[in-house]
Amino acid sequence: MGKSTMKTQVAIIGGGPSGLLLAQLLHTKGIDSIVLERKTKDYVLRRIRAGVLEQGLVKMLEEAGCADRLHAEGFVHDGTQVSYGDEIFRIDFKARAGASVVVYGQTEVTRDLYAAREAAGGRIVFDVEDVVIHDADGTVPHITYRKGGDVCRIDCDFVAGCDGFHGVSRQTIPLAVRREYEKIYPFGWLGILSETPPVHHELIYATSKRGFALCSMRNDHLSRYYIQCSLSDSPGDWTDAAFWEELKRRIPVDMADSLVTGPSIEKSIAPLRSFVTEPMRWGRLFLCGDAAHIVPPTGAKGLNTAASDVYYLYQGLTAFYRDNTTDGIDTYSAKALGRVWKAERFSWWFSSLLHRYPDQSEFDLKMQIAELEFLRTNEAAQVAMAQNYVGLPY
Ligand code: RFL
Ligand code: PHB
Repeated sequence: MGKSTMKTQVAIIGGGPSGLLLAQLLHTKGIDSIVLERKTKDYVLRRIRAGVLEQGLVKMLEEAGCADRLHAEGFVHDGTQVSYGDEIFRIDFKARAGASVVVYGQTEVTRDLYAAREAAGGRIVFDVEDVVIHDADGTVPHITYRKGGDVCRIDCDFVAGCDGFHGVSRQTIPLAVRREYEKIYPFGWLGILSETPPVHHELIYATSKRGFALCSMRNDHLSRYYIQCSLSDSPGDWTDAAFWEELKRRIPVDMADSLVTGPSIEKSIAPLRSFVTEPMRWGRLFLCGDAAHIVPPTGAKGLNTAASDVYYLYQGLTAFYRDNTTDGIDTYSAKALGRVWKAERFSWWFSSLLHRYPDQSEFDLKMQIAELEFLRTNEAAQVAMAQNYVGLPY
């Protein structure tokens, strides 16, 4: 069994989009980092997740030098469709909020970030086990982990906890300091990926008597569809035929008639959760992305909120190394949480509007319809929705 010690300025735990983006942005300012990832690169790149990028994230990917393929292959969406029963209307992001979003898969963002890290000679250690953060509340933190049979140590100035909801970083903050807020939704999303053309050139957020559905896409030949499902369902319970049948019953009839179906190439179920931990900083440890907060996917905010955390931390660390000021890192938690809670509110609101809840009364259903009618016909309501969907400023 060997032992090794490395040294860096910022130790980053987690090689998902938050950790990689932070590493690459810090590199542009000459700040050194090491990324520790529990899984293999192939495993990380097999996860199918987000599809909608706000302008803020696009700008950061540009700054990181990782936006060429996104600009070549991503699709700019100036609006989205919302349907209930056979009623369908459009929210025009350009007209209502003066901005657009880009449809480009998180898998591709992550692939581009790995390529950039590799080209820059960035250090990423895969397959790490038993990561422990030591002395985060002191002035000289260090990390230990195991890799194969070796015990390894990293000495660093700061630790970025980018290790997702199930990571170790958040758990390192003592319970006496940490406060957690959570809402579990009584349903999940069953998602499939299929090599078929999308049913519409824009996303359709659909609600119906049978529950929520979302028609999304990755490109002209690759579609991503979701339906609200029971938490007790497993993907194996759903044949492709049953999935398509159920999706068709939840979208307007003319969309259902033109839907092209085919075999699924991925099928998975995600539970829906709202979660925030406060504070997002403890001493020299900073939490970013899903390590600190989770949103239900309905508002497409998870990856985008991770990106705004990375932005605030990147600004703070850059100011620390360049100008020798701690102002940016001292205000990190408050700034990040300010934006996080607004994304939580939007995701919770949009989820509540579009899903069927097991204990919903007839009155509750009327409220949902009234709110959908208001959104369909009221410009101010559309402005609020569009501003949140394209992303609040940071
Ligand atoms: P990730 O992606 O979970 O990455 C964390 C990484 O840390 C590693 N890790 C560890 N590494 C070392 N040591 C440990 N002890 C470790 N523990 C964990 C993990 O292996 C992993 O590689 O978190 P990150 O980087 O903060 O990124 C967050 C996003 O992945 C997430 O918010 C989004 O995917 C959420 N999301 C969406 N976000 C959007 O902005 N727009 C969308 O359209 C959108 N759609 C979605 C989504 C999430 C979904 N699921 C599956 C929950 C759709 C779905 C279905
Ligand atoms: C996706 O394409 O995976 C996607 C798009 C929008 C959402 C959630 C997921 O709100």
